[in-house]
Amino acid sequence: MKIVAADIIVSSPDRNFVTLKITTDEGITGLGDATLNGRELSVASYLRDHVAPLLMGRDPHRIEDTWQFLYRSAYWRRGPVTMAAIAAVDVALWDIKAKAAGMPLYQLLGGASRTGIMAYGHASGRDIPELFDSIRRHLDEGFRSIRVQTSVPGINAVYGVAAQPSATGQRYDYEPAQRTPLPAEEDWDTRAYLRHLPSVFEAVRGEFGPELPLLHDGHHRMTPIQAAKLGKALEPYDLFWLEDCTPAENQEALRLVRQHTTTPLAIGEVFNTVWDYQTLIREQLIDYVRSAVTHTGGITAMRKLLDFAAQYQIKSGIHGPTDISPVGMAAALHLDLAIHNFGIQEYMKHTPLANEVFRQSFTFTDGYLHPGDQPGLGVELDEEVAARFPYEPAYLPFNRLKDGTIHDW
Ligand code: CS2
Ligand code: MG
Repeated sequence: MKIVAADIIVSSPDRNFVTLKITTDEGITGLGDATLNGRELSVASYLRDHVAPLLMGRDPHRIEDTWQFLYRSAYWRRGPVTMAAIAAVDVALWDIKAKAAGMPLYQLLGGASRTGIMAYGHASGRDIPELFDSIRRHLDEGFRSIRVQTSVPGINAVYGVAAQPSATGQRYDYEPAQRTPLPAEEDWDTRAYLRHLPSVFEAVRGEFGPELPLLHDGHHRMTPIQAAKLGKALEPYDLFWLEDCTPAENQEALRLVRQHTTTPLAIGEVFNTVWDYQTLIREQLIDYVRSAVTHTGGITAMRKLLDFAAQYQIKSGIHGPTDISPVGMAAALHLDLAIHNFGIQEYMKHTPLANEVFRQSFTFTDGYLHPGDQPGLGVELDEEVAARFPYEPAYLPFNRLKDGTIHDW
């Protein structure tokens, strides 16, 4: 079998998605997600201008060799654009291999290690009553684990809280990328956030009881000692995890946090290779690996990363917001089903419009996801519908503190 075409499809039904479609001389095609929120065109160009020409004539079954070729022949290593491009090729080749074998992809990864994949949904609210409504709606939708994000008194726009109900009137999952020609400036005040958050979890535990798994995303904004303070303050509320409590390029920073709190820690959605985790995993400074298949070099690389983590009793918590396309989500689910050290899967539902572009066949039943048993990934892209939605510039916001200093968003 030989690769005869590699097409990059950029479509923006309600947010930008970048999809790689690889076609073989036997007519089997494979899809890979290459969406990098706010930098989509960089990955599209990397694929179109520097990767697609290299794939022509290659044997699609040689997945490991193709991965190593793309990683090492570029000379320049790592980074979100490179690893998203390699991920898209990798996942498309796994899709092709599984289709050729007539099996769902997870069967090629060792088969199912569980019957379903526990998902968590994104509850949010501008105040406690709205937050409770959002939690109830997610419970009604079947979620059995809930991420909790709220506004903070004194801060105008906080990550994770939809500013207003969507057109359908529903409290829509928070889509952070804004369709504006330039990134939007938001504000932040860590001390106000630290004063406020424990009372939110006290109220949620009071209303929903001790059992419901609750998660929270700190979104990279605290110093290590502030993260330690928050982790300690949240211990009475028994969180499933506190995510991105502090920027972790300096992996050693988590040593300080770990000394002060037993709140489980999840890190890594902005990472893109195993090297970003080496200290975090070896010193057991985290409990969950947060990377997405789409941003970390694909299934081939993500499997190796999670196997390394498994040696240290660290589990998966694969990133699954709406800026991971249904193709990237399906890749995550096949991996989630097969690995032993599965933790939890983030699940932010794509909109009906996105589901017109991507015909996905994974299921969500009573809080559990399943990739399905059709051959391959189980996702098809309707190129005719996709072509109706050309790229639109959209950027993630950025933060400034009250004195105007740029801060992590
Ligand atoms: C968030 C994401 O899902 C999460 O945990 O951190 O919503 C993140 O803000 C976006 O993926 C950025 O594009
Ligand atoms: Mg996050």
